[in-house]
Amino acid sequence: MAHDTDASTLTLLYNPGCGSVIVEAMFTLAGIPYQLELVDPWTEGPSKERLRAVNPLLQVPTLLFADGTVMTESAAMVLHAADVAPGAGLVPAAGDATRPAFLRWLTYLVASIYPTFTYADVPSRYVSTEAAQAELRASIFAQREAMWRQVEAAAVGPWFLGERLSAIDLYVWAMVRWRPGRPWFIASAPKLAAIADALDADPRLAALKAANFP
Ligand SMILES: N[C@@H](CCC(=O)N[C@@H](CS)C(=O)NCC(=O)O)C(=O)O
Repeated sequence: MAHDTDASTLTLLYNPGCGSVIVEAMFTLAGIPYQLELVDPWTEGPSKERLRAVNPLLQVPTLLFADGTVMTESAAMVLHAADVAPGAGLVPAAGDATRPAFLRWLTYLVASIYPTFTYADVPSRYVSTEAAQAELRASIFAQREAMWRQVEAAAVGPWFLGERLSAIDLYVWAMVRWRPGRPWFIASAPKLAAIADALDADPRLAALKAANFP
């Protein structure tokens, strides 16, 4: 990661192990400099208020541009990175045969799977009784596993889109660590588990891996 502070510097508000690592991996592989600012969405205090001021959803990743522009949503950051560094080849270009699948599954990951964490991680935000919270979690966990099975069925191999690494694989790399957890993926989604294994072995991501998945 870079720590320069020139006018073009991007500042990524992050928390280790969170979706911010997907954006960090994208920037790293694309050679885009950025600086990091640690925030904690779950603990009351100045860093939570700092995050709230720029992203009322209190979510990381949140990206700050030098001109004050705020970008939320990891998929927006991934697509922005591809605009800045198209040569990295992590987002299939318009006209590429894999572009429709890329767009579909990128959106599926952030619009269908990622929200299951929003709703199940802290169910007390949505329903008040312990019984309702347990039911909500169980139901979301089952739905999430069904969605991952659908992603697994769509994976071409060795990378999600086939022979070429894409940003989808960076999502898979991070998300196989989240519930239902890597042993579940190894047993039930082996193509996705293999993608995570392959990226774990990529030396370009070693520092990120150590910092986010100790
Ligand atoms: N749609 C967002 C989801 C981001 C998100 O949910 N991030 C989690 C961490 S991995 C978060 O900040 N959660 C805090 C909370 O829900 O309170 C994206 O793709 O960037």
